[in-house]
Amino acid sequence: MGLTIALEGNIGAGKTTFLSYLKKKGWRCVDEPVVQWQGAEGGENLLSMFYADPKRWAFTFQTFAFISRSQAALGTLRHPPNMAPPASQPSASQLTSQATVLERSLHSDKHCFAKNCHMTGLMKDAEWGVYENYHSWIMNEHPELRCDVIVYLRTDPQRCLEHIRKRGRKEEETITLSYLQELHQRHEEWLSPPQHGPGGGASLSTDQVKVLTLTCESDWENDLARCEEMCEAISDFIEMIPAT
Ligand code: TTP
Ligand code: MG
Repeated sequence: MGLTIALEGNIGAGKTTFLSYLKKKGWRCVDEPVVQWQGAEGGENLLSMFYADPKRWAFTFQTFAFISRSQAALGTLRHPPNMAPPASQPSASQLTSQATVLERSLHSDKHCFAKNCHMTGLMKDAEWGVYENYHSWIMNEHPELRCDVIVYLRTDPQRCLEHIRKRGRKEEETITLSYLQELHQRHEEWLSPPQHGPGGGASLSTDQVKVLTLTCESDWENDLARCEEMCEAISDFIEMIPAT
């Protein structure tokens, strides 16, 4: 099986936009099931309920988010398209064609969002305990959901807020800069621990996943050359990972 790569970054960092670019380049990608959270496939709009009354719905939403993500990721990881037989020294292009890129992962569901809900009192200790129990059970039952690599789109929270306002997802109208700063902080603590220093380069997350940080400044979404550069940085990074 190929490498599993999680594309991480704050709300509005541009993960979906970059994923669309990777798809066009032929990478196998798994979308985040956000439409399911919005009730598009039947059921309630839990995303909207969460933002309208976070204290009431944080636990329910966070639980649904990681379960629906697990279902979406397992669907693709279990049915990979036909691949060429591996050579003894796979080339970079083979590595990328065998890789699966996920928009976010079970890792960030917990380390960023659920943890932030617990830290800010939106999830009580008892709810956090139940959440952690379900989460580690799913991770242990499905080790294929653990990622090999995290690509962290490190983006200034103010820029994220501008993206969120521009795309205008109705549910997200109440998102504030301070909420994005909190989430930025959770991503930083998890993916840029002080011993590695902030900014670019490679590090290890608390789950011992290899992390490539891509600092996103300027209007990179409309800059094809920058997208290509980011894509090449990922290919180069995974080429350096020893085969297991
Ligand atoms: P993101 O997963 O950050 O996706 P995005 O589409 O907003 O980011 P990008 O622009 O980079 O593609 O969040 C989707 C929405 O779901 C957002 O409103 C935050 C919310 N959310 C939670 O509240 N808790 C969670 O655990 C997750 C994963 C998302
Ligand atoms: Mg997205």
